Order: sequence, then C-alpha cells, then structure tokens
Amino acid sequence: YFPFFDLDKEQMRKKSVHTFESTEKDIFFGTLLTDLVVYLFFPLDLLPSKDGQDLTESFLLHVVDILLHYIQKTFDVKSKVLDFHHPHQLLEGLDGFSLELSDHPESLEQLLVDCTDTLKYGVKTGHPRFLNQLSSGLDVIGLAGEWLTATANANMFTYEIAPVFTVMETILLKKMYEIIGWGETEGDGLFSPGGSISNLYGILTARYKQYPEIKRKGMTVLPGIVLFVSEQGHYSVKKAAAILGIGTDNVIEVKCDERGKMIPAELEKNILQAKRKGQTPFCVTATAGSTVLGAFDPLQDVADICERHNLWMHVDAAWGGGLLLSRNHSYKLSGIERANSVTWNPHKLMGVPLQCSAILIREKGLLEACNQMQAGYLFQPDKLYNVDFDTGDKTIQCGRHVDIFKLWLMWKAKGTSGFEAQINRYMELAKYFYKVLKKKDNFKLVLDAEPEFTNVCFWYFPPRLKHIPKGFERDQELQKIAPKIKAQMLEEGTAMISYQPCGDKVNFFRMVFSNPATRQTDVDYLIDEIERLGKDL
Ligand code: ABU
Repeated sequence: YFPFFDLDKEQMRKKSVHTFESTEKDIFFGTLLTDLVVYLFFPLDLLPSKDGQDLTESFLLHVVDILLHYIQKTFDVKSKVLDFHHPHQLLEGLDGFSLELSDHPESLEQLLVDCTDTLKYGVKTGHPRFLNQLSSGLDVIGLAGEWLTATANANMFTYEIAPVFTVMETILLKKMYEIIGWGETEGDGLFSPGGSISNLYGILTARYKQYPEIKRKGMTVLPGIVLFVSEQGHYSVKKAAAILGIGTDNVIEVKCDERGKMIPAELEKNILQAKRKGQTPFCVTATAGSTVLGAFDPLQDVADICERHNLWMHVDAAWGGGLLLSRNHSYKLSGIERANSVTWNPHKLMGVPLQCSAILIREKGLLEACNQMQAGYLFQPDKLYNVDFDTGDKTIQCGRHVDIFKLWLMWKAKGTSGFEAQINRYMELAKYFYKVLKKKDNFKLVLDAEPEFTNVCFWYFPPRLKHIPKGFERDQELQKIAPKIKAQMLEEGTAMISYQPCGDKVNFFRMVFSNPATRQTDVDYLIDEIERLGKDL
C-alpha cells in the first residue's frame, strides 16, 4: 500500500517541493517517493496516450521541481559554480549517470534522474560568480520564453507555421533599426543562429550587393576580392571568408591602437595597398565591443573611409550592440547608423537566453535577393495571407528556430529602460573592478585607462614574480599563472573567469560583466580568490 496514492495532485506537488533539501539525489528520491504514479510508468504512458493527461502533468511538475531547485542553487552564492569532471569521467559514467543510449525505453524515473544529473554536472551559467563568457546569467522571464518556445515548437520559415513569431520578429527588428538610427523603411533583417552566422550574412550580402552574378556563377566570375577587419576583430570574419570561398588570406587585418581600436589611417593604407596589388576591396568589418579588450572601433572614421572607397561597412556589434540601449554610453557606437549591416546579439549584454542574434541590413530586399531559392513546397506565392511574412527565403537555412519570443517577452518585462538600467549597472561594476585592481600592487591592468566597456583585462603577479624584471623570462613564468589559477578554480568550482594571450601579451584574465546576478561582493570575492589560489604559484 502506497500512502501517497491518497494525496490529491496539489498535496503531492506541495510535498515534492517540501522535500527539496540536501543533495540533488535526495531531492529526486524524496520527490519520487511522494509520487509513485510517475515512478511506475514509462514515457509511452504520457500524452498523447489516451489516458496520459494526469501522468503528463505529474511528470512535468517533477521536471519543474528539478528546474526550480536548480534555479535556487544557481542564485545561491554559497553553491558551487560547477562540479568539474573530465570528459573521460562523463564518458565512463558517474555515480549511476550514464550517457549511453539503450535500445529499450527508459522509465520516467530514469528520465528524471537523468534530468537531475545533467544539471548537476553542468555549469551554472547564471551563478553570480560565472564570469567566463560574454553570454551569462539566468533571466527567469527569458527562461519562461524558452519554455513557451519549446512547447510551441514552431518553425520560423513561414507565417503559416509561426504566425505570431514571424510578426513579432518584424516588430523587434524594427525596434532595433530605430535604435541603430536607420529610417523606418531602410532596414531588413533576421534572427540567426549566433554572431558568427550574422557576420557571415553581413559579408555574404556585401558580396552579393557588389557582384549579384555570384549567386549563379560562383567565385570564378569575380576579381580577387578582399575585405578588412581589425586585428582585434572576431575570428568569425575569417571563417566567413573561408566558407564563402573568398579565402582567409584575403582577409586583411588592420592594426589597432593600444586600446585595441582599429586605426583608421592604417585601414586606408591597407585599402590603397590592396588596390595597388590588383586586389579588389569590397567590405570592411568594424567591431563595436571586441571580444577580449572590449574595444570600439571609430565607426565615423571607418564610415568615411568606406564611403570614399565605395566599400560595404559591416559592424560586428555582437557584444557591444546592447550598449545602444544606454543613453550614457551609446555614443561609443556613434557612426553605426552609417553601416550597411550590423550584427547584434541580445544573448550577450542584454542577457537573453542563448541563442538570440540579429543580422540587420540597411537595404530592404537584399537578403531575399541574395538567398532566395523559391522552394515551391514552402513559399507558394498564392497563399491566403501577405507572403511578405514568409521570411524563410531570406535565410541560408531552411528550418529556423524561434529565437524571438524570449527577447520579446523580456523586452515586455523590462521595458527599454530596464535593459538600460541593467547595462549601466554592469558598466559601474566594471569601473569599480578597475579601480580596485588599480590600487593593488599584485595585479596589473592590461589597459591602463578606465574601461570603455565591461571588459577589464588584468594579470595577477604571485609574490615570486614581482621581483623578476620585466622581459622574456618573466613573461615565460607569467603566462603559466592564469591557466593554473583557472584550473584550480574549476576543480574547486568557486568561480569562472576566462583568460587568453593576445598579440604580444602573455595569458591574462578577462573579466566581463553581463551577468545580472553579479554584485560588488562577488567582484571582491573573485579578487581574493585569485590571490588565494595564486599566491604560492
Ligand atoms: N564571440 C563569442 C563569445 C566569446 C566569449 O564569450 O568569450
């Protein structure tokens, strides 16, 4: 006899929540014991099976309980950011968690254990001390948006399949054109699977605009085309050149100043040099918020040069685009309104759950002309509605994920002013972090000037290194410090921050603020933690 069968669903649900304490496994089993209905069944018993309604509800409530527990842990600063294991350990299986797939169906019980374990061995990217990536944080409204999106399981290629979402996309794109400063009728765009793909779209469209015959005839009819990006620009520009058959050798890297900004005079010099060599420049990618240093290229100057040489100007504002929402800081992107195309990832500074990236083109119709294949089975011109909303033929994909709803819902929830406040707070945190580090003699900033963005790059010097004079020998030692500290941090699960070498600079840490859960106390903690882990190295 199972006493839990006497409880109604609401009582069982309360009991499940009540049992949320101690370890994940205990929670799971606590939950399980309160609802043996789920324990006894298999996935085939869920909807759409004839009597699956109650079991489906019970199963999904269990899943929600697992997620709620995870969310609570994520925001609990005392919990670990991660429970690190090596790939071979996950492959071998951990404490009953096996990634292997079987031929027979697993029970609902097993699936709930698997959900719990998947979260247990993952990284809590919303944890206040997860500072590793440009995209971080756990926005509860965004999460609700993802749930709804997954439930709807629509495909963005046609209005027919995604009526609300396709219209929502036009509304959001219009909002983004306005914020950039484009006229109402100028803009076109799409949400794509990430900043690299958005940059690919920018370069693809630039090439098509100049050479529309490329679509039919391919690269053989083109002159030797080249494009330009700063040496601090994102590697996806080279990837795009490789994918598009332009070739990475034809991506010319423009020198930057000490802050990591493209030097306009160098850009013009490179363009003239290329022309002298018989190459044909067609596009410049400027960066607004570089990945490592957080640098903003001088967009007005780049726009002047592009106009002089009749070049397409693409702005990679994947990271920095969100700053347009801050009246205090948007001037750093002045000139973006003169761009022909812009990449802007709301999944970075704006904290929208991955993935959410827009490519915005300042000419209506180009995207479609460039990519259209008129598949008759999807894009029938004689449908009952306005087929302008069938956006699928503008894309390089066929099926396209709905990335718009979570952004729309978050914008509703925060308003533009809410995003602005959040972003201004990150900028304040970056300034605070910079000021604290500047006063510490065992830390050294990579850039001496106040941060322009939320990136703050720095070295930690263990006492042993402080007395070695600047030079090759010290650099040899210094480059091992950040990886060692990071390795310890991962193993202990206390925080996550990224590091990298850059140009002639050996490994340094990159702090970035884009996580709404991070507070000044977490910043202080991180500094102490780096000192604790690094002082004896
Ligand atoms: N450009 C992709 C994001 C890289 C980062 O999160 O550090």
